[in-house]
Amino acid sequence: MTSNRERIKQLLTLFCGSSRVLVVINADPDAIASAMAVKRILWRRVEKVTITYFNRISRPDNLAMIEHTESGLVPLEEIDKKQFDRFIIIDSQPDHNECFERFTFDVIIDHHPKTADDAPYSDVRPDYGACATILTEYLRSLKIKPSAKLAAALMLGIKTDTADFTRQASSRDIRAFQHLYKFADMNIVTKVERALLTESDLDFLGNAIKKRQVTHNRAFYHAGNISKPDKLVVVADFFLSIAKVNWSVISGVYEKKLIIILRNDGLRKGAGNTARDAFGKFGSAGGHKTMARAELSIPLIRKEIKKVNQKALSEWIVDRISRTAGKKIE
Ligand SMILES: [Mn+2]
Repeated sequence: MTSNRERIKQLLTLFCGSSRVLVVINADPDAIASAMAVKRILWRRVEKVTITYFNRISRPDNLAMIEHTESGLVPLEEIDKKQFDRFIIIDSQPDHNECFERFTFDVIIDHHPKTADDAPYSDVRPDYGACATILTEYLRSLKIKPSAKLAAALMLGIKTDTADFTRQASSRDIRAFQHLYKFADMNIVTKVERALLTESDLDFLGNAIKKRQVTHNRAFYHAGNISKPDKLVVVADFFLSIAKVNWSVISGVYEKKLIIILRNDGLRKGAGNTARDAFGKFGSAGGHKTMARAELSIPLIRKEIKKVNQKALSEWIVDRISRTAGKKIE
C-alpha cells in the first residue's frame, strides 16, 4: 500500500502556483470538512481554491456547521467553470450524480466503494468510515496543524458518517478523531450538534406532542395537510427519544400524496420491511432497518376506506402498522 506521504507528493505534482482549483461536493458534513481540508492543504501552493456544491442544504445542523466553521461554500450556479483549470471531487465519485458529470476531474478522494474510472490522482478507501479521516491523515503527514474551526469541521464529518462511531468506523477513524481533539473548538462541535430544530419546527413539534397517540410502544401522529415533508422527519426522530417508545410513525398529506415516515430503534423488525409490507400496495414504500418512508396514492387508499378524511387516514395507518408489526408489545 502506498503511504500517505508518497500519495500527497504525487497529489501536489498536479498543482502549481497559478492553478485555479474548484472542489466540487455534494454538501454534507463529511464532504464540507474534507473540502475545507483540501483548501488548507493547497493554501499558498495555488492561486485560488473555491468549494462549490449543488444540493439544497436545509438541515439546521448542517447550516450551523457552515456558519460556525466558516466553510465558505459557493453554489454551483454561481460558478463560471472557465475560471478554473483544476477540478477535485471529494467524498463522492463522478458517477454518483449528474451534476458531477459536467466536469473532468483531476483528483478523486473518496471513501465509498469504487465505481468510477481513475483520475490522474485517485485515492478511494472504502474501508474508511469518513473522507474526513483520509484528509486528517493527509494533514498529519504534511505536519499541518488544523485551525480550531477546521479540526471541528473534520470531527463533525467523522461523527456524522460513523453515527458517532456506531456505524462503519475503523480504528483509523478513531485515531483521526483523537488527533483532531487536540486542535478542535469543541464549542463549535457541541453547538452544531444541538442545532436540530428551527423555530417553525418547534411549532409543528408542539402540535405533534399535544396530539400524539402512543399505543403498544408506538408513537403515531398524523399532521393532516403539510407544506414540507421534512417536518415529519423532525417529529419522527424526536418521538424516538420518548423512553419506551420503539417505533414512531408520522404522516401527513403533501401534494395529494400520503407521506409516512417510520423510525424504529433497530432492535426489532426493520422499518424498511415494515413499510413495504404495510404500504407497498399503495405506492412507493421502503428504507433501511431503522428508517423508512412511504409515499402513497390517495385514490388507491380510497379503495380500502370509503370516506377519506384526515381522521380516517390516521386510523388506517395505525391499523396497517398493527397488522404488519403485530398488536403485541414487542
Ligand atoms: Mn462521507
